[in-house]
Formats: sequence, structure tokens, C-alpha cells
Amino acid sequence: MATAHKGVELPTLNGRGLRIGIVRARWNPTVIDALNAGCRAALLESGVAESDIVEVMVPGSYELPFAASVLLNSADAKVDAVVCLGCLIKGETMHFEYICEAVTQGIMRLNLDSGKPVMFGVLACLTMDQALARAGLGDSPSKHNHGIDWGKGAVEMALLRTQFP
Ligand code: DLZ
Repeated sequence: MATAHKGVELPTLNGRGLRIGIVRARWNPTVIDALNAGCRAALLESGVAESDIVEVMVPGSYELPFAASVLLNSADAKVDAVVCLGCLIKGETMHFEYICEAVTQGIMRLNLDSGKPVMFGVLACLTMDQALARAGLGDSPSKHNHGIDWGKGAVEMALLRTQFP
């Protein structure tokens, strides 16, 4: 059994046949690229086919819930779960707080309203160094790519739905 951040155990998963959406924000691309790579690697390792990963990009984290909703409701995308990838860094104004609140609530609402899992892959950090460490980059000894955990989490939660149809 693999381990995620802080020794949390990750179950062995068989995601063959699942279709997973990734919605990624355009802001802070170094962080998002790394999270996306970790997420994709975890999906592939769990048996999800490359052709079953549907990736879309949005302007910023605020747009993540809408784009996830588009994928969840699309007969063409046919996704079983969505991973939302965003990185919010606190600035000088209240923007950070408003976007964090809206995105967090929006993603939870989608989970409960759509009946399909939507992973909260949104970093809300006070500094870029904090964000880099959570994307497995930078110098921090405790760095870890959380995209891996979110990819595995999406497969685990999608499988939960198939267990109790
Ligand atoms: C406007 C804004 C700011 C200030 N900071 C970030 C950020 O750190 N990370 C991010 O993903 N997006 C940011 N945005 C953009 C908003 O999420 C959104 O795209 C715009 O407010 C337009 O709706």
C-alpha cells in the first residue's frame, strides 16, 4: 500500500474503465503543472487509461466549480469524477479570502448536487514557498506533491459510487 502526505495510507485501486476530468487553473502554472503531473501519474498508476483523462483549463481558481459542473453534466465527457486543481496565494487585498470561500463552497455543492465526486485540489497558501512544497517542488524537507493524493482520491471515490450504485 502506497502512502500519501504525513504517512496517510493510500489503498490499492483499480480504476480501469473510469473516466476522470481534470480542471486546472491558469494562475501559478509552475505549481499547477506539477500538481497536474502528480495527479495524472496517480491516475495512470491506478489503471485509468490516458484516453480516459479529460483535461480542461480555466482562467483562475474561481472558475473551477463552473468548469467541473460542465464536465459532470456533459454527455460527451462522461466523467466519473473530477479533480479541480488551483493555487491561490494570498495578496494584499481580500481577493484571496473571497475566492477561497467561493471555490470551497462551490466544489462541495457540486459533490452533493451532482452525486459524483469532485476533489478539492486547491492550495490556499500564504506564500509561494508553501505552494511549491505542496506541489513537491522547492527546498522544503517536507515537500510532497498533493496532486498524487488527489488523483488517487478521485479513483477511490469514483469506485465507491460503483460499489453502491
Ligand atoms: C484574481 C485572482 C487573484 C488575485 N489571485 C489568484 C490566484 O492566486 N490564483 C488563482 O487561481 N486565481 C487568482 N485570481 C483569478 C480568479 O480566480 C478569477 O479567475 C478572476 O477573478 C476572474 O473571475
